[in-house]
Amino acid sequence: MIEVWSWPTPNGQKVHIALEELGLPYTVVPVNIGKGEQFRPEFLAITPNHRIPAIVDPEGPGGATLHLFESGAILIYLAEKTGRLMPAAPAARYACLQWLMFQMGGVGPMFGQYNHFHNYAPEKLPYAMERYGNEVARLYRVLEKRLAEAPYLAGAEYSIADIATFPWARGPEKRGVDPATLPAVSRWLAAIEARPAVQRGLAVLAERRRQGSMSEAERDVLFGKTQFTQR
Ligand SMILES: N[C@@H](CCC(=O)N[C@@H](CS)C(=O)NCC(=O)O)C(=O)O
Repeated sequence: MIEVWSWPTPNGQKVHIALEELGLPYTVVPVNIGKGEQFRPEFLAITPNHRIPAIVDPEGPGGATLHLFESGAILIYLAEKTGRLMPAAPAARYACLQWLMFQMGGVGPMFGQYNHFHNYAPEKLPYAMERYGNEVARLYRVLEKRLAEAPYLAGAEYSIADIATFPWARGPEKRGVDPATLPAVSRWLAAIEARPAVQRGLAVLAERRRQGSMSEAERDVLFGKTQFTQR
C-alpha cells in the first residue's frame, strides 16, 4: 500500500486529492512541519529536501519500492501508474504537463512568497509585499484567461493540472484578489470543490491544521536557522 508522508498544506492536499480521485489504497504518515518532524532521519531517508509531500510505493516500477518527493512528480507518477487523470492524446497531455509546470514553477512558489511576506515575515517589507501581490494577481489573470476558453486547465478533461492548482488557487480574496474579477476561475473552483473525492482529500489530516496564528516555536522551525542546518 502507498505510504504518503504529508501534512494538510496545499502541496500535501494535491496528493491526498489525487489518491482519493484514483481510489488507490494508501496510509498517511503525518509529518508535523511546525514541530520540525520533516528533519527526522526517517523522513530524510525518503527525501533529502525535507519538505512534504513524499510517497513510498512498495509496488513501484518493476515491482521495486519507489521513494518519490516533489508533488508534481508524485502526481505524474500516480497518473501514469493508473492511466488516469492525464489525457492520453499527445496535445492534451502536453497541455496538462504545461499547466502542471505552471503551478509548480509559478503558482506554488509565488503564492508561497505572498503568504510569507504578507502573513509571516516579522517586518512589513513594502517592496516584497507589492512584488508578490502583483505576481499573484498576474497569475490569477493567466488562469482566468485559460479557464475562460476551456473547462479545465488541460482542456476538456479534469486532470492532475487541476488537482495541483486547486488547493493553491482557493480563496483569491485571501490574497487581495476580488473573486468577481475571476468568473471563470470561480466557476472552475466551485466545480472542483463539489467533487466528493476532493472533499475527502481535503479532509485528510484536516483536524491537525494549525488554528490561529503561528507560534514563535513554529516560526523558528519554518523560517529560522533549523532550516539551514546542514544534515
Ligand atoms: N516543490 C515542493 C514544495 C514542497 C513544500 O514546500 N512543502 C512545504 C509544505 S507546503 C513543507 O514541507 N515545508 C516544510 C519546511 O519548510 O520545512 C513540492 O511541490 O512538493
